Amino acid sequence: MKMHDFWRIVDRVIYESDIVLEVIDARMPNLTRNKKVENKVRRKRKFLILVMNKSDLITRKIKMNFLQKFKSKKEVIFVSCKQRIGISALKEMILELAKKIRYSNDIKVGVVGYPNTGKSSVINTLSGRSAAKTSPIAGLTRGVQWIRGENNVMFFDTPGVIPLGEKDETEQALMAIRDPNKLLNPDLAAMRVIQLFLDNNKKSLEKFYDVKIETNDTFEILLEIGKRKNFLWKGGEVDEVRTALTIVRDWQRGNLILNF
Ligand SMILES: Nc1nc2c(ncn2[C@@H]2O[C@H](COP(=O)(O)OP(=O)(O)OP(=O)(O)O)[C@@H](O)[C@H]2O)c(=O)[nH]1
Ligand SMILES: [Mg+2]
Repeated sequence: MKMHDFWRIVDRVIYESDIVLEVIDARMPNLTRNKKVENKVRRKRKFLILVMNKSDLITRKIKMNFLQKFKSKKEVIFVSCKQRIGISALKEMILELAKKIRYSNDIKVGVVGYPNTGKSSVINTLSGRSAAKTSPIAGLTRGVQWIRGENNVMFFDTPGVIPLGEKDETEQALMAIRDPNKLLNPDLAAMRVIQLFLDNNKKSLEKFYDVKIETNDTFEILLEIGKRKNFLWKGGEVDEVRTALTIVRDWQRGNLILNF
């Protein structure tokens, strides 16, 4: 599918909905939020809720830090579709907004977000069915499909997938939408993962790989992890690529979590 088609569906979801949920990966809000889409929603005078998904993978402190920076706490919520955390609170939020929408009995809720953030999971969890289609094209060709939830809330079954646009391979690796084996520079991706832990929760990285981190140099840390794992060449040098691939894979699979 072309970039243009992705945007068409995002626009369609915004156009059709009263309330738009932007699904964000709570581990990397900077990378998985799209301000352009948020502005679009506001311009169309639709309500916007930032759904910080996968919050089972982050600590309370990271949540608090994010909320502190955020002015209007009314439009952001941390959830976990996997552990069903924050789901009823999100439903309440939707119903609160629904009260402000007088012109219609059915409240229409659409979901947008970058690939792999959990859009389908959010639709399925909120609607209580496993009806959300995985392919965005299917929804388009069949026309608009709505899933009926509780309390006159309808969910648009086709999520608006925000095109990757400017995301480079390192960012795509973090977002788990690029196979680590296909990375030109897996070491850069691994260093970005390590940086995330330095910024947020160094301890959980130390614990996971059983290393002591005494530097801010992400490459040094990568080597330390390789040494600990015994990923060495014959001469005793660390196999950087193998180490990097392991780190990226652990991150993508959700083994390596910011929580502990
Ligand atoms: N740990 C954790 N994983 C989650 C959560 N929600 C979704 N996932 C996982 O994230 C991956 C993507 O979930 P989907 O719901 O398919 O995401 P999507 O945004 O619809 O993805 P695309 O359709 O590919 O754009 C899956 O492997 C899910 O199991 C969550 O709350 N916590
Ligand atoms: Mg999906």
